Amino acid sequence: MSIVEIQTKIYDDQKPGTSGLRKAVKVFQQEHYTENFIQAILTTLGHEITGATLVVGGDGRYYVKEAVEKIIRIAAANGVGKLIIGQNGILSTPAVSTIIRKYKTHGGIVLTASHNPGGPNADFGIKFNCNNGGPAPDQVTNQIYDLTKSLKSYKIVPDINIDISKIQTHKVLVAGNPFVIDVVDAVEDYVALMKEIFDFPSIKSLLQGNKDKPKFQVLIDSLNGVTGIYVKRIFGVELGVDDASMVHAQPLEDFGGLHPDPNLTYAADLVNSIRNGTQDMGAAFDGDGDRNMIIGKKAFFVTPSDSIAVLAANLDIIPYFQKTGIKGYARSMPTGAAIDRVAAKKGIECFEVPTGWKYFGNLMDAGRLSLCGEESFGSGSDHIREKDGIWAALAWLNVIAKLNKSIEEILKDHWNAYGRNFFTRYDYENCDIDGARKVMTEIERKIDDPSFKGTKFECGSKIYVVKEADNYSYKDPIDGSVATKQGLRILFEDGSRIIYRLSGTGSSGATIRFYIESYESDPKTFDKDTQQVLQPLVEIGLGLGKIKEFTGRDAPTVIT
Ligand code: VG1
Ligand code: CO
Repeated sequence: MSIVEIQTKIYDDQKPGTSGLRKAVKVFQQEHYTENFIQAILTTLGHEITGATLVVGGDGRYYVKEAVEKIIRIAAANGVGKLIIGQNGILSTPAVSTIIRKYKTHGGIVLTASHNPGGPNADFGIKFNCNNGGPAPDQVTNQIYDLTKSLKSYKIVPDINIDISKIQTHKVLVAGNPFVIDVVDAVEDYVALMKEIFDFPSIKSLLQGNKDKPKFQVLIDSLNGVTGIYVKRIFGVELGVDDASMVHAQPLEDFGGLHPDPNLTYAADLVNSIRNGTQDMGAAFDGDGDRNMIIGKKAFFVTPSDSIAVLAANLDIIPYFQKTGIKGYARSMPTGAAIDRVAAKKGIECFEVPTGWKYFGNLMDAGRLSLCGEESFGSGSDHIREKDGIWAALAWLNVIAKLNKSIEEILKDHWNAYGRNFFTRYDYENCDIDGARKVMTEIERKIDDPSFKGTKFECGSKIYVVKEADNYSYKDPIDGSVATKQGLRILFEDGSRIIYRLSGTGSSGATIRFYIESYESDPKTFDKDTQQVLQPLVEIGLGLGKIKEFTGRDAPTVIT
């Protein structure tokens, strides 16, 4: 088969955000748009591309199949030796990371817009992961972006046609060189890894119960995202969970109209079923399977920041960490600092990094990080280089099986041991871009004023004194690279924090994220409602950013 070079036109909007390039499907459908970005990714690999192996898969959303077809043809034309592709073009984000690492490939291309809705009128995305299995770091994504601005042409082998619905190995000769396409079972390697990490027999006996102990009942909602096929194999086949307990388990191109974001707003069905039901635990995952939400009986909500802290405190229960030891913990900057307290008590190193999983990768590769997470329903470990939704649910079940307690009891024990970090996040989704910029400029102007430090805010009976305020920047301790402007932070003397960021994953308008955290050590406060405890800080933060005034919004779209 022969290679054709196509003259292209430049699109200047292909700058990857927090996690790859995410836009409306219609944007990707423009002539040459997707091809340009794929070519730029491949060109970034330089000489290494010749004969290289890459993994390709996505969350099953609309346009994944078309994009896979384009990747096959462009990869072949650029000298790639082999593509490992999930059946039907489907692989969860954690599965891509697993396969890259297991087969030591040069990297992978993940086709997802994660938690954004799917379908012809919704979103699509493309992300490049490096040979460590993790999202490309800023240097690489900047290089990709630069290339998209100067690209003149891309190379393609237009005649390759392969049925990716069939598991098969297919070889073709491209300009005399072999090019192999391996269509693989999307679940196998991932399941094998999970079975190495966790104590499946004890999770199974927890879920099955016995004559002395009732079944621990779960309800798992895949929100019609990619995890359906993984959930059915792992929870259904391996752990014996019945079909009725695994809902929305069919990956659909438009997620059945659902918004596959596992939070209290978009996974409200699950929350209501658990609130009214008898289940002991509910879990939901996002479109590409890297996020998780965990709730206990009667919909007892576990904030993601607490979730990683509880796992950190109990990590030595999990067989994988018994083998590897606990090398360190980390969280993203806006994430509640509950895990820091666990680290301090156990004498384990703890890192704070900017938002986005790519910042954890270097620490893991250097052997300094075992467990980390983000407040945005992301948790994971150094078993791969992505956050991992199903891993998190299994980790919780492994801990529950060993502690023999309910989720609520485990959280309450945790607070009694470490105190409670109250945390909430307000999202103002899809705001007018100008309005959102005004909010950020307003806050930055105020915190830049040297007299801001020491400012006292009084709210009801509470007084908060500003200790420090800045635009967060981070220097990677491993390679020394610096990431600037990662969020506006106001840190108060009592340890409370207010943080503001603009989202880097949206596809239209601007999304303001407003994070509030406060620590309480008095057990009398532990049962209080988060919103009530944080109310004074919320008021202060809304006022400082004039959020209502500039966005015209009375209330956020989502409160976590
Ligand atoms: C959001 C989250 C961030 C997460 C990112 C990717 O980014 O806040 O914590 O890493 O999504 O998650 P932003 O820039 O919109 O705040 V996913 O599940 O899209 O890969
Ligand atoms: Co995701």
